[in-house]
Amino acid sequence: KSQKASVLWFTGLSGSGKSTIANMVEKKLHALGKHTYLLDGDNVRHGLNKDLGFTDADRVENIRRVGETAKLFVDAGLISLVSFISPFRSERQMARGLLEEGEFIEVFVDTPLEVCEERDIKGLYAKARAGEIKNFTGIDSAYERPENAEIIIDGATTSVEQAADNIIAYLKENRFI
Ligand code: GGZ
Repeated sequence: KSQKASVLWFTGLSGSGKSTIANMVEKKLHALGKHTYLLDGDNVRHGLNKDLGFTDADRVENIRRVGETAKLFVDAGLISLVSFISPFRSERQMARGLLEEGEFIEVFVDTPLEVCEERDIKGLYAKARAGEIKNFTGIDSAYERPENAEIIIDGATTSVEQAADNIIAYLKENRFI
């Protein structure tokens, strides 16, 4: 099985579709016989990072630990997929800096706030607007848009299938798979 270890680092707002796309990419990589690991809120925020919330300082620490963990998976030879809002440029940059040149592939799932809020799959935006959730990204906590993402997905107009295919094509073109 030939693959070059790397990190696909998904960033975007809550409800942007990043985890859905990351899951589809992982499925396609498995179908190609590649070894992967997906880190997201479901398997990290309930375990390793269960001591952390959503203040700026806690998000910084969340992403620092996730970056270090992704590095371990790269050392193990896996293609790791990382799906967190990761709202701050400085921490995304820090995570990039832990890896060798080219190993860090930033995937910006660029879905406008209006669209995420309209979808409101988990009802969290409504709660944030009502003041029931504080420090909600896009409402009363910042999201710093990536300026140099390797891959940009227009989350409002691109299907999950098409987005995943674009990412697989990138990996092939750049000889990761
Ligand atoms: C943003 C929050 C918040 C606040 C709970 N702000 O749509 P979701 O539910 O599944 O994704 C969101 C997830 C964000 O966690 P991350 O670890 O990705 O964030 S960060 O990278 O900024 O550390 C949302 C839920 O947690 N959630 N409260 N205040 N999202």
